[in-house]
Amino acid sequence: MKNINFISACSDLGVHVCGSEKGPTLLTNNFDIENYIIEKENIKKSLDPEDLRKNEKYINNFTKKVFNTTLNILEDNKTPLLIGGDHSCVIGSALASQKYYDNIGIIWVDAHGDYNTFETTKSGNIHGLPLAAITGYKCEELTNFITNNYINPKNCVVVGARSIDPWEIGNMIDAGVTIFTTEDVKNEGADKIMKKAIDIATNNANGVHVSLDLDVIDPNIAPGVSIPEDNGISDSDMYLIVDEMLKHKELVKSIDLVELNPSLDIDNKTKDLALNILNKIIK
Ligand SMILES: [Mn+2]
Repeated sequence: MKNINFISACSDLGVHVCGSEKGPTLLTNNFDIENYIIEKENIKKSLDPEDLRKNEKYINNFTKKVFNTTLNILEDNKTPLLIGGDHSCVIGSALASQKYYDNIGIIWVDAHGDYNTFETTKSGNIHGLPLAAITGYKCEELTNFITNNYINPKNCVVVGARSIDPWEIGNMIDAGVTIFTTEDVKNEGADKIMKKAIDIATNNANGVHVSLDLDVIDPNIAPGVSIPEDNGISDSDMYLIVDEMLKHKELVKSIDLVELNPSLDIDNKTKDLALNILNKIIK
């Protein structure tokens, strides 16, 4: 894709595991591409298991910065590629793209649904809520700065899910989100599932935001993520998903690649995989 600008979203405030704030620059350092670095505030991160709104205020401050940076990139006729950081970092990038293009869909490639709300979350980790926030489902506290400009959940597709909480799945069904599981990807083929996802996400829409969470991949192949889930998709399936996305690049308006946690990586396996993905995208 031409005219990519990076956003290094250096925050791990959405998860009780530390380290993913170091992922972005580890990746972006390898490229000669315009890179906007956004750091989390220098605060003591809440790790309290009883705290069900962990770091909410600081995540909201971070989201606003990501939103403004992403919007500036779009207004400059460039394509934003946000590199996280935990998945809460992308609330601002997806909603900036929605604001700029008016009506886009979203494809969320992830082991998790990320569709909890403050009512249903058990961990209080806000990286389990961003997709609900982006699609305007009961997380207004996370999007107070941008009312009434959410992505339609009917144009929202999750690809590769295998760990969705019981209450969370109720939220997703209620909202009308489409879910393709890890089993669907393995049985039907990653390229075919991604093609279906693009059709649903762009139905009556002006394009799509694609959010890639590295934890969709099996942790034996990509161990460097904060919340690994066994029995994931293969690296070749992940590349098929990216290739299918790139076949429809005229529809792809903005991209995220998130959740690399260098402190948990083994032999740079996850980092190298992420670099392969980025090299495909920037070609
Ligand atoms: Mn995620």
